[in-house]
Amino acid sequence: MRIEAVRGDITEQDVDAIVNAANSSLMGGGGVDGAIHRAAGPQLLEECMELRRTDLPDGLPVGQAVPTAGYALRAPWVIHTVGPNRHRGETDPALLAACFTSSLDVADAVGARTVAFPAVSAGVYGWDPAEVARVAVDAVRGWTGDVELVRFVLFDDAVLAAFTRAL
Ligand code: AR6
Repeated sequence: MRIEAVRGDITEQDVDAIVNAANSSLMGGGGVDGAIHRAAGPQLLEECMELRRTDLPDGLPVGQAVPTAGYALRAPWVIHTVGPNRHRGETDPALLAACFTSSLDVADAVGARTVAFPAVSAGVYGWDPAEVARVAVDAVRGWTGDVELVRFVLFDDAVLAAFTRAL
């Protein structure tokens, strides 16, 4: 598997699946979640609402992942995961690692071969980007399956530098 880190906007990535740093409600929010919902269009929220009505009445647990279509995005799939929130005392790196491995499991299950990740939990959820980078890189390197490319897409130079160091 090839693993790379680039600076950019994840909504513009030409990959099979982009991962969303969502919250348990799946009802959208700020940061990368808001950007993905804006770029995908209103059908994304409709599919998320349907997921809440059916499979996920209590929301998506931290560390798990679920797929939807990408609608107006170039990526045919969006994989929603929920990172641990440091402001709520969620400081276990294993929970953060699970976001990356469960997203790759979902990518594999839908047949996605190229996957873009943001720095899950490194924004509103308060994790140090350097720790996110170490946990993410270790988790992806330790995962086995048919995904061929993982691209970390980082919004600013400091977070890109953290991922470049971790790689
Ligand atoms: N492309 C790539 N990265 C981005 C983009 C983008 N378009 N926009 C922001 N980032 P955050 P979290 C970076 O806060 O910490 C939301 O409200 C950002 O600079 O988006 O997991 C959800 O609904 C940071 O480095 O996610 C949840 O409530 C990284 O993405 C909560 O925030 C993650 O920042 C989740 O918080």
